Amino acid sequence: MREKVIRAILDSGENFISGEQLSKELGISRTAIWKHINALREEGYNIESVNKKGYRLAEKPDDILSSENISYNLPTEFIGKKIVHFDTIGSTNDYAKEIGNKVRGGTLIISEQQTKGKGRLGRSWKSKSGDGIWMSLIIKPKIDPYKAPFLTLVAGASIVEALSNLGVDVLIKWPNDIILNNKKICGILTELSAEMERVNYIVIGIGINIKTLDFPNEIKEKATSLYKEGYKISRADIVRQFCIEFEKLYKGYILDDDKENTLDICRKHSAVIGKQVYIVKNNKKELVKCIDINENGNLIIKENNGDIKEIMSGEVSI
Ligand code: BT5
Repeated sequence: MREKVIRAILDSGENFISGEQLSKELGISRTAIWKHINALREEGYNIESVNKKGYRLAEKPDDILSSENISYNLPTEFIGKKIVHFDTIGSTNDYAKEIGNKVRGGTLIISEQQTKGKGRLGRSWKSKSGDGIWMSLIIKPKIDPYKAPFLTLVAGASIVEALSNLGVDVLIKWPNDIILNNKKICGILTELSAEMERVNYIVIGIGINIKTLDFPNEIKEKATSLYKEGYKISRADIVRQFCIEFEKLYKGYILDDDKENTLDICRKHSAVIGKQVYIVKNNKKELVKCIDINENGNLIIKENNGDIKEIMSGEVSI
């Protein structure tokens, strides 16, 4: 019912909708309508009420990451059409894995706060309340499991495109970091549930720092947020743009085996191609030159002795 009330108000746009009309359309009492309106106001919706006219949204509720705000008129086929929104949760990736087998592909889990946000290899991801976009996308492609890691690049390229549509130019530090002004603004954690030859589901976890101004000491030097870099952009707009861009690249990859569009974006916006970087693996650190990202999404590097190698996973530090 809460969803129906907010949809009716969104549908009436700049016009007022009276309590009487709402109560008739939705089949509930005017007191019940009034209770819903108050609850929505507490969630952050700025609903104006004028005597004899009724209710309308005083401003676009663009910073609430609820299903109504993001999925409403979202021009995608399935990505982001179902959203589960929490105030707080351990990790959206862990929750996505709990429900992965039961929900439709394209379902997005979003939380205002994570108490156990995760990075790769057991690292932690700082996810304070309201500071960022902490979300996990569940997808169910019919592909062999070995094709799954490329989806991290598809997600990275989609974030680059989404932010670029909103006026922010970012770079990708292969394979899973998004960089703004030389600092990490976003990390991606892809997890897979599969059998030998079949993917059950894939969870793509994305953390984007939006409003954080003070980072904890251990990441102060290397992390940043959109606000910190002077960009005030609505979180809901970013999520919507991400859904649109991801669906395009994802469909291309899954249905037409098109990797080029994703690779093009990853190469053009690479923070590492053409640079000297350290490759860190198994506690060893080696200075190499990054040459390219190949058609499989792997990094091509040149070692000091001139050998050319393909790197499939690992850490790159600039
Ligand atoms: C990542 O791992 O960058 C993947 C982060 C994925 C987070 C999302 S949030 C929604 C979903 N639910 C989850 O539980 N996770 C996903 P990695 O490359 O391993 O980087 C982790 C490292 O980044 C940490 O060890 C810190 O050094 C640093 N870090 C932690 N929190 C950060 C933050 N908020 N911003 C920038 N850097 C951070």
